[in-house]
Amino acid sequence: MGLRSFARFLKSLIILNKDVSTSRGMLYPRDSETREVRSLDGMWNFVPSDETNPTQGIRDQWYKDDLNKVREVIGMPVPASYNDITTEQSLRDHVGTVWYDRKFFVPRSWAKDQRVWLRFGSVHYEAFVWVNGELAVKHEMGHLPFEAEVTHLLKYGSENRITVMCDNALIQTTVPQGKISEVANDNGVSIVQSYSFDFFNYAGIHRSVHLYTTPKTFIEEVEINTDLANDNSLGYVYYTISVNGSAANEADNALYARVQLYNREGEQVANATSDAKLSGMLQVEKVKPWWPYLMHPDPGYLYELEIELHAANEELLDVYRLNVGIRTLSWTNTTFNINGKPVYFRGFGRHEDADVRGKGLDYALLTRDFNLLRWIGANAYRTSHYPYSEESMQFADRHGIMIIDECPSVDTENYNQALLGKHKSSLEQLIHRDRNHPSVVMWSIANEPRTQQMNADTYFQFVATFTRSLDSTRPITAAIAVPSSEDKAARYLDIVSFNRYNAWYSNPGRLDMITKRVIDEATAWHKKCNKPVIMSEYGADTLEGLHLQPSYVWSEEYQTDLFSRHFKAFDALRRQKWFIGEFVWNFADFKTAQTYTRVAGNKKGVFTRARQPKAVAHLLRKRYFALGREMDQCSFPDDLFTYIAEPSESGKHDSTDL
Ligand code: GCB
Repeated sequence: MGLRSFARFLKSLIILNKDVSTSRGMLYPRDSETREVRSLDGMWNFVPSDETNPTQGIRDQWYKDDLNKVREVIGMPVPASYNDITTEQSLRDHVGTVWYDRKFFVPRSWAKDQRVWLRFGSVHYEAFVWVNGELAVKHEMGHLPFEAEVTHLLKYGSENRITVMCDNALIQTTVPQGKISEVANDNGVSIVQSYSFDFFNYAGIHRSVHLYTTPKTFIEEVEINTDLANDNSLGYVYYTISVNGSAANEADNALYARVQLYNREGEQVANATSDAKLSGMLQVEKVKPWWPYLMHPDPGYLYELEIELHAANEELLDVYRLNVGIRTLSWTNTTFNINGKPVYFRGFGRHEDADVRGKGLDYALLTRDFNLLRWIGANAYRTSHYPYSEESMQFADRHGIMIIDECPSVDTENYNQALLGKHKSSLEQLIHRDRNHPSVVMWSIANEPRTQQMNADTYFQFVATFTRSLDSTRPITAAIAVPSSEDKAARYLDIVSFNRYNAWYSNPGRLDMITKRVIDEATAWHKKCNKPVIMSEYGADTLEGLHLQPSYVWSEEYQTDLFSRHFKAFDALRRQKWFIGEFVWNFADFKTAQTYTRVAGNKKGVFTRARQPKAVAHLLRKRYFALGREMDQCSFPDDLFTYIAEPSESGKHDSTDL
């Protein structure tokens, strides 16, 4: 790129920096005295488009009538990815648009004095939604919610139809990026989706669909910030409320909010009346701060904030409740602190992934996963490589699991203006959705971006500045795999995370080439950036049940030995103080695109895809609890150590040796 075109590139980035549309509303749907919520989850009708004619349904207006009148439909569960529900390869690998529809009733009572909203937890990747044949909303970006008011589109006291068109195509200006090509096959040509990221491009209506009502004038946004004082015995909850509705616009009708905070026992611990701008502060005596799991005997403490919106004449307009955790975050060039106490992350990279349902929300799986996280003594995970469900964020709040919240930018390359706009939009939507969760302690602005490339410097400067402008209370990171000597982006981060597969992708089988390399690479990052450093990925593919002694790649023994060599490096690094966390890749085995390097998917899980432990899980559990005890004096679970033999006086060997 010449100097002039570089200047042009820079100018266009500056212009685009102002160009990101801002999310509105989308509070998690909860019922209350003034709101009703109805789920549209269940069985929907489904039909894929022809891959060679993805826009036919739009041209032929399939949304104007029941889908079963235009094509033969099949049943499709919502929420779920559609890919693995049938036995057809053509649907598993389908590229382009698919259609869903279903009918539902809206009660007559909903016609009176209120508004009705239609909300999707996520549709991957792009969605068009019609209600009774009229376009209700369009949205681009997987893994993030969107909604629209549908009051005017509904038939009250009668049957309605909702139609969704979902497009899974990823190109160079989507987040994440992909490529679509036509390739010759035995019968002609086929459309092929390719992508460099290492997880299956599951698609469909991945999370719940809700209809909910609000009053005409209602609480549209709530923003919470918290603080602690006096040795953490006094808590502050700062709130800002935004209202949508005509009453808010009448000059003589100054609205106000009455705000009350309840503890876990349901006792009121603070209350306040807002100022005219609908903001204010609650002061909590003898506060119970939000602490991560194992950092305190009572982790994940949540209060309930009740917000009542009133008109000037005292009339109660709307009520909304949400959970609040009171905690502070701070960071330096060597530490990351929660409530003033340094944190060491013991975590995982994960995926939303399971047999049959793909990336579809599943409460049973979510509950099992959090039980496993607690069992193994982890205190954190990164939402690699996209935002996880809102329900999972609520679980993390309640269990005290710290979240590094990642936007859907993976393997970012070929930097261009359109991509930058969407990348920033993904962060805007993510931060808008997750800013009130105490569990969210860091934003990850990308995974393995190609930060050695031309323009990576300017691009990531813009992304980081934009992210900070939306939330300055949390640090920014990115998981980088480029060597520190070639990277151009880490200087814009607050915390440097790096991914590296020693003795796997580099020097496979060489367990003796791990410890020093990890120490050297982490040290190089700290020297270069003078920031805290995390190892955000390390691991080895491991086939459950494969045992080979001496350890050999793909065996359970190899995964165990490889982890142990990393632990040694981490302990040496911890002594240096600026090394603040270790994240295994991956929590569980997961599905990927088909390649000869993957056996039915990526097998780097500590747990199998069915969420059962591999041998290494027992080792990792002992380490994570040992770290918890060393740093935060947590107690050990009764079954952490298996009885082997009476310790002899000379060679005493018990849990205290860890
Ligand atoms: C990585 C990626 C992750 C892959 C992993 C692997 O560096 O961040 O998405 O799954 O390596 O196992 O290759």
